[in-house]
Amino acid sequence: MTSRRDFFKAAGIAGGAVSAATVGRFALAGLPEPVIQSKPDTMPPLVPNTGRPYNPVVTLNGWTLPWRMNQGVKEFHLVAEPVLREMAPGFKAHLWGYNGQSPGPTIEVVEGDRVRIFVTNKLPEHTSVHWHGQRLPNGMDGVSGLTQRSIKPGQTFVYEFIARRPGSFMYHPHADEMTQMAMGMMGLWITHPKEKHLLIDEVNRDFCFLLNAFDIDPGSYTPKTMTMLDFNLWSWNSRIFPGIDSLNVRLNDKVRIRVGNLTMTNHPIHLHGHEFTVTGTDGGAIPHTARWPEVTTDVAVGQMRQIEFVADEEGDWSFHCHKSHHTMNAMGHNVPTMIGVDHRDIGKKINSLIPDYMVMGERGMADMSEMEMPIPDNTAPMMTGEGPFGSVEMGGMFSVLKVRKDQKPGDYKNPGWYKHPAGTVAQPYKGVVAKPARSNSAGGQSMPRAQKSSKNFEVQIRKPSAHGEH
Ligand SMILES: [Cu+2]
Repeated sequence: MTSRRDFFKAAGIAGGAVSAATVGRFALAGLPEPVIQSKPDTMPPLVPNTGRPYNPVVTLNGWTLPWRMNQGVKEFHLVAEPVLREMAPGFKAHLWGYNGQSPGPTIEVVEGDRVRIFVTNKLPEHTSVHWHGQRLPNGMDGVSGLTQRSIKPGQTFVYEFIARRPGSFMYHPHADEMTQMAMGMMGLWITHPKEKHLLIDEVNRDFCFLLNAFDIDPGSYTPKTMTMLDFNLWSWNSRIFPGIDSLNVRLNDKVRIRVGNLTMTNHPIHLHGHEFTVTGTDGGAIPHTARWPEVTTDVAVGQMRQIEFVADEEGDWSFHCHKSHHTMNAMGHNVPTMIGVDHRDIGKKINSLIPDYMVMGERGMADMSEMEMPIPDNTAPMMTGEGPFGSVEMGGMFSVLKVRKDQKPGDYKNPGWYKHPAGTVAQPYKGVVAKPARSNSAGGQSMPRAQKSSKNFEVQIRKPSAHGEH
C-alpha cells in the first residue's frame, strides 16, 4: 500500500499543505485499470478518442498505453514488473519491464496536456521513473534519493506534470539503473504538437523504437546484469532480427522514424535506398537551416534521433545499425580469424576424439547462417533471416523498410517480398571473364622508397577456395 506521505510527495504536493480535496478526488476516482500486453507484435496506431486529435505513432513490436481522461487530466497506469519477452521466434528472455512487456508501452500525449501517471512497483526491489527530456517540476523528475523517495515493492506512486514541449522522449528507472536497464526497463514517450508546427511536419507514417542491449548466454533466459560493455544481444525494442517487424509504407509516403538509445554504446543507424534528414532530437525540433541529408545517423548513448524522408523508391530496403557485430546474435567471439586456414585435417583428428567438434570460419563466417549446427534450447541463431534469395545472414539490429505502391494508406501489414521488375536484379555474368591485369609495382606510394628493405620477404596469400585445390 502507498503511504499517504509518499503519495503526496511524489505528486509534488508539499508535505504540510496537502489538500484534502486532492486526496478525495484521487480516492474517488480510483486508479485506472492497468492495461497489460503480452503479444510481441507491432500493434496498430492508437487513434485518440479523447483530448486533442493527433496522428499516432507505431511502436515497432510494441504498443501505445491507453489512458483515461479524468476531469481534463490524461491518466496512465504503468506497472513495473518481471516479464517474459519473446526476443525472436524460439527465443524468450526473462526481463523486467512495464505492463507485460519490455520495453514498456509508448506514452503519447499532446503538448499542453496535463498528465498523471500512476506507477505500481511489482518488482522485487525499489524503482522510480525518470521522464527523460521533459520539462517538469523538479519533484517529478524521478531520481530516487534526489527528487523523491524510491517506490518500494508493492507501492504505487503518482507523477503529474504538463507536457510542455512537443517531441520524442523516453522513460526509464533512476534507481539501481544498471540492473534495471540491463533487465529491459524503458519506454518511449511522444508529445505531439498541439497545432501546426513550423518545424514538425505532418507525416503519413510515424515509427518509433528504442535501441537496447542484453547479455544473455546462449541457452539461458536471464540477462547478466553486471555486464558493462560486452553485451551479446543488440536489439530494437527488446527484439532481435529476424524477430523485428518490417516498416511497411506506401510509395511516396512521408515517413518519420524516432530512435532512442538506452544501450551503453553508440549506434550508427543506416537506411538503404533513400536519403533522410535528422529533423529533431530529444532536445526538440531542429531548425531547417541546420538540417543536412544523411544515409546514416549516429545515435549516441542517452540520445534520440528523429529522421524523415519520402519513401519514393519501391523495394525491400535494409535498415540497420552499421556496426557489423550489432547485426549478429549471441556468439562466442573470442575466436581467431580462420579465413584461408585449412584446418580440416586437424578437424578430422579432433572429430575422432570429440564427435561433435566443428571446424568454423575457413571461408568466412557466412557458412554459419546455413549450417544446421546444434544449439542449446532457447537460443537465437547467430546470423539468419530467410529472404527470397537465401539467408540474409543477419541478426540483432536489422530490419527492412518495405515500400510498395499498392500498400493502402494506414495499412501496416507486411506486404511480403518485393517483386523486382524483370532485369533489375543483379545476376551472375555469363560471358568470358579475362584474367585481371596486375601491376608489378610494389605499391602506389607517392614517393620512392629511401632504401630497399634489407630482405625480400613474401607474404603468402591464402585465398578462401573450394576443397581439393591445395
Ligand atoms: Cu549498433
